[in-house]
Amino acid sequence: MAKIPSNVDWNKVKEWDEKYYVHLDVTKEEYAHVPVAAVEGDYIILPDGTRLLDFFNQLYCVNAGQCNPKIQQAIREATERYGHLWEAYATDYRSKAAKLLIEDILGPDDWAGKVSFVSTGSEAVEKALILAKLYKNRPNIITREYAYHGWTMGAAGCTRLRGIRSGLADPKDPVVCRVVPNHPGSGYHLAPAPNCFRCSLGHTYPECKLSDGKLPCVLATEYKIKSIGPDTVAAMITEISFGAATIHPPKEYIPQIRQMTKELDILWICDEVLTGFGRLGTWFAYQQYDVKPDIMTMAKGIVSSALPAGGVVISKEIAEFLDEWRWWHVGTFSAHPVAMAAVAANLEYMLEVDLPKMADEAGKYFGAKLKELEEKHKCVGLVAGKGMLWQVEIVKNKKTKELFAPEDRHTVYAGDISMYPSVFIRNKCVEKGVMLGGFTPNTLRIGASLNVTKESMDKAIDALDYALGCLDEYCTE
Ligand code: 6DF
Repeated sequence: MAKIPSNVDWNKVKEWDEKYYVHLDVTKEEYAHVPVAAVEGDYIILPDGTRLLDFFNQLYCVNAGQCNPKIQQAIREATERYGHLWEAYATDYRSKAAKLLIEDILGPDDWAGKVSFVSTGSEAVEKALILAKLYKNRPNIITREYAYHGWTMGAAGCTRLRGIRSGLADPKDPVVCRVVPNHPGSGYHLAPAPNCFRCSLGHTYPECKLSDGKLPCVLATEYKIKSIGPDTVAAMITEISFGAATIHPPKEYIPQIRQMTKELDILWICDEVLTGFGRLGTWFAYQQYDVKPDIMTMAKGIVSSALPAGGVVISKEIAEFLDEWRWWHVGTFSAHPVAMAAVAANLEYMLEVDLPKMADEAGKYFGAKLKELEEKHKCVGLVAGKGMLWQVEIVKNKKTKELFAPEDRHTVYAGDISMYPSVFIRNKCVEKGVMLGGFTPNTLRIGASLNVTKESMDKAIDALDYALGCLDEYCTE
């Protein structure tokens, strides 16, 4: 049972937080201080002992559950010996983490060559972009509308979810926002997202498929690359399921994109920062299809967020290429010994309990419950997902798919956003002790730890049922 320290002056915590820390997503006037005294499993615990059930799983990143005993013990032991070493030095923890990943977990798929560790997902994407451009010696990258790949300059070039690009939003004027000057940088090109519920090409799936079965969004991507010149394109980067933007693609999309990248001789960077390590019920989301990446990025679930860690896996071909060069790159904290101990323990735990299988089983239970809510509530237009990553599209009218917030995924989060359905649902669920919501106005992005209990899933479903019932009152149909 998590212990709440008795020697913390929570009034001081509030005073110093409000005076000295930079807060995100809100103005100073809008800021609401939320102190958390401890975490445990799927719960966060407030200083007064209130326990909130976290169906954001923080940012869909605590796969093994908060304070997983095996991971915590490994961290304690590692701090007896380490300190810090930068990645010029090998440690037993780093070697074990690399071996578990490349041999035990990815070995059967027979594509992975080597891994390079970093501290965050954005760094993993930066490193993947650098390696892709060096390997192909080409400047351009293909990304998609609504993608989220991180906030650092290169990753930000790939991030096209307009509202979460480190911009400044005016709380009073709904259209005023200040984008970071020269974000995104040059060399990034946009392809359509496979968002069948609200297709940006105006199609309806599956009738949209062309005579050869190709999806128009794939054809549009292919033509975009051919217009740029495939010989100038290093790679296309994808999230198999869009994490922040909350889109699960049709089953044909990823195989067709992979086929296209091979035909056009460009690399495929599969960004598994959010979908990796069991989130969708398989070790990695690409394994839901008969495809293999050239480069794969990781973070979040690689360590269940017990400490900062991420990484990039490169194919055998790229690893052999890199072996012939002196790659002059460095990251001070990359492969930090204690973080590597946490990664190795996390991977061992996941292997021992078959955590991806647990996520798959939990997803079957949770998905069925969500489908019941889709039938019951006027405001639910779509439920999609797998494992412990679910999408709920909220509509004002189920027949017309009318939106409560027309700006939808194009929002810059300026002006009054208090009545966004995702905000409304979040506020209603908290009344029932459950944290649940989304990162786009009309969509819920739901996920818990992959070892979540049925009791917790039932509690979350009950809270969501209550919140959706309150929102039904505002539907037009
Ligand atoms: N790639 C993907 N997701 C990601 C992220 C990164 C890279 C953010 C934090 C998110 C997810 C869901 C809702 C809202 O943050 P980071 O630098 O460790 O990783 C960047 C596919 O989803 C981060 C935000």
